[in-house]
Amino acid sequence: MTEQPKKYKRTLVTTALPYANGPVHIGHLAGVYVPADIYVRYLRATGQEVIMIGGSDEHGVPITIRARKEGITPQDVVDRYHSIIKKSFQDFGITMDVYSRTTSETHKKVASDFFRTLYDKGEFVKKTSQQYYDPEANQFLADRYIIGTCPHCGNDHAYGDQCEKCGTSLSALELKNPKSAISGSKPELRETTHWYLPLDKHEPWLRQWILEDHKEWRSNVYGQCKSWLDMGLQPRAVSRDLDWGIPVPVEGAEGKVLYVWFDAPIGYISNTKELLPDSWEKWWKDPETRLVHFIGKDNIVFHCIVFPAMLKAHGGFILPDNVPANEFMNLEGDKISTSRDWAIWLHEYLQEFPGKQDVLRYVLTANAPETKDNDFTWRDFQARNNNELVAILGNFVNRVVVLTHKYFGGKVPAPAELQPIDTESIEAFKAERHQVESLIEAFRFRDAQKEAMNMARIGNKYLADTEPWKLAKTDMTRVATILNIGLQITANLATVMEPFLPFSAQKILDQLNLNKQGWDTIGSMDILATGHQIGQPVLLFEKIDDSVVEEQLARLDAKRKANEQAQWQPQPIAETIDFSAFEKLDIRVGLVTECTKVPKADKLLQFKIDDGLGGRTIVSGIAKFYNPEDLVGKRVLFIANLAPRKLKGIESQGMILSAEDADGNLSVVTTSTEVKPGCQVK
Ligand code: B3M
Ligand code: ZN
Repeated sequence: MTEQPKKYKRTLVTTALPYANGPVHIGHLAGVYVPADIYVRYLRATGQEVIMIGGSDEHGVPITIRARKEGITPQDVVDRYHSIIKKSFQDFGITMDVYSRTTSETHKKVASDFFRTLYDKGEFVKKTSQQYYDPEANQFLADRYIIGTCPHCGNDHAYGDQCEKCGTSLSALELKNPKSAISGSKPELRETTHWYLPLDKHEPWLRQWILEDHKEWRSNVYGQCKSWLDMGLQPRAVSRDLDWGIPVPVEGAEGKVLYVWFDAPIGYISNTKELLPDSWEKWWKDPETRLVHFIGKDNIVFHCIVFPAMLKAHGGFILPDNVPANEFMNLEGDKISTSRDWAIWLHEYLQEFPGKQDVLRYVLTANAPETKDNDFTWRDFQARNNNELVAILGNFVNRVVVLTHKYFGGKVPAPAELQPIDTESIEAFKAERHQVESLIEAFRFRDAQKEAMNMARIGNKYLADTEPWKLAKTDMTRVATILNIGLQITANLATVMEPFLPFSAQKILDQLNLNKQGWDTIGSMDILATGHQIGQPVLLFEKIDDSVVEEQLARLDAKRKANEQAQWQPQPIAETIDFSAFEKLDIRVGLVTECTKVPKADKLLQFKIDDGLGGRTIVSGIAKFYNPEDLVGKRVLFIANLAPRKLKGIESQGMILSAEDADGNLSVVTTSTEVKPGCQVK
């Protein structure tokens, strides 16, 4: 059995608490919950003491905004999403020992007491500052909810914390023409007092603890911490002016609640306490407990710097031993986004692919964003299902089970003397075990799964090399040996695959009529006794057709188009002009009498226009949008007094007016009745 480093007796795994203001999608699963589940299932299989803590993060401003938009209470919002999220995790086999919520009574008390302890120990500093207040919504505004003009690039849709156009981080006070994103009103500056955690004071020990004592952390995690530390830590407010959250348990703090990022990580502690009311302390206070936080990269600073500082300031708690944060999973080349509905929602996936949880788990792990952002594509999903799960693992298990029924009535046959091909295959198979273990222990789940899959490959190749179906005519003793080995390997695969593909592992066990085995049995070739009756064959995986993938892609395409349309905004109105400036423009109605493509210019059309004054030629860049003949007979508007200019050698005497839509398509402007060519437009 593999062992953890000696100093640890047990492992406490926490998984980031998702905000209960929307369902969860593949990005959540890939970034946090599948890797954590693989890790925990593995530790359990090796017989180690481990618990996995989860729950919903139910406070924070976004939840209040959602409630306001829908005309319901924040509690309604979190009630709805807490159950959807909880069910999604259960459905995907994420084996949390507890999935609670930060609105639970236990949590309110634990978080409130935690704050009070820090307060009483003098671990906070109190500061008064000016902050924006929305007089219509009657609330102070978080930076994110102030929109205005970026002082750097002039983008008039910059947020109070960042301009997404030029990427500069901002403070709300720097924005020009600030507006509340909640009510649209002009915010006022008001004084407010808050408690701050003086991270600057904690910086020296954090530097030592992270930069010196935890050089083994993933380079993305270590690097992010280093850059925060190198910039110099600042005090962080741990309270907010808001009516949704845990009240600040201090006299004179009416109307103030704990900042959501203060209470959320304490949720790990509260949820442990809810799970184990009598023994939770050993999980959080005994130095022989190893604490591991599974999170996404946007949460690194809170888990590596802020929460450890809180724990240290409180005293008595252990600190995380590792924080294997992942980068992001994109979808078909674009960042997953809830607001643009650019995601694969877990509950929707299950409606469309019932019973295929393991396929998604497999694909997400195969592309796990462990070291850099990665991409989920439906083509890759199909390819990995068809070429790996079906063709390798499914095929191997199915052949072994079917052949055992065919030749031995479903009873495990007795092996005879082994030949070199047998021993070589078994040795190769056994050698993989150590790879899988060390990779899982190093949080390299993508490679670990690859090695586990290699074990199925070895089995598959063994059958292809020995061809028992051919030997059946001549040498049943040999067939018995090969199938015995094939069955033992199948039993092994149920154990090796279980952390990654728990549903399929169970299906393998059912087919073998076998109970779940411990990790220790991997490599053993006598798991199944001779004569043991196995179960009926069941397909583990089925092929996914092109049409299924194409349907998903078409749907995403439609979404992409709809998003582009929705995001389109009219250009700001140009500078004001005098009426006399307008009068200078001579706009006329012209009848198109001829229209042809300009040779060697794919954008240009050449028009003959009846202008009531003998006609003229105009060249216009709208060839991409029209068949020339469709425009003949149309009454168009053109600027008649524009100085002529040459395009591809043709003199254009004026300009035809077109409207441009969100996609840059041009549409010629026509009249609603058949007015005479040459009429003026006023
Ligand atoms: N709810 C942010 C997130 O879902 C936050 C995590 C809390 S973990 C204590 O990304
Ligand atoms: Zn900007």
